[in-house]
Amino acid sequence: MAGEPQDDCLFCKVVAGQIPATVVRETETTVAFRDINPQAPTHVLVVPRAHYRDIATLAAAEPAITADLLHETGEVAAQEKLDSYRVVFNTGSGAGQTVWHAHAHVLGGRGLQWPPG
Ligand code: D5M
Repeated sequence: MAGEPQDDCLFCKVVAGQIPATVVRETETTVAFRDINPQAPTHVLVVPRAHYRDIATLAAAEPAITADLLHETGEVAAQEKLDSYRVVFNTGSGAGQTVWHAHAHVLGGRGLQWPPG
């Protein structure tokens, strides 16, 4: 069923506490934890508890949870005391998505170039 945890999903396992993660914030609908391979001094992932393969699928199915997720990116930035930061949703393998559970990257703590690679 849409949104149900998937046995083979890494981030479903993080959400369920089945694999360790450094969790920085939690809400009823989202979990935020530090990226295992940080690309900036602050690099936090915000994921919905519900399983959807990417942000577009989540947004189509669950607009309220999508709004929660976006709100949490700002809360993470405030908690991490980031003046400037970037929120990234890699969507599709050509854009670098490697984990097929929707997630926002919150990156900050250094200067960020534009356009991104
Ligand atoms: O981003 C997927 C991100 O997930 C990538 O930056 C590494 C990160 N990752 C992978 N496994 C873990 C665990 N176990 N904890 C924390 N972070 C993790 P994508 O946009 O799909 O390339």
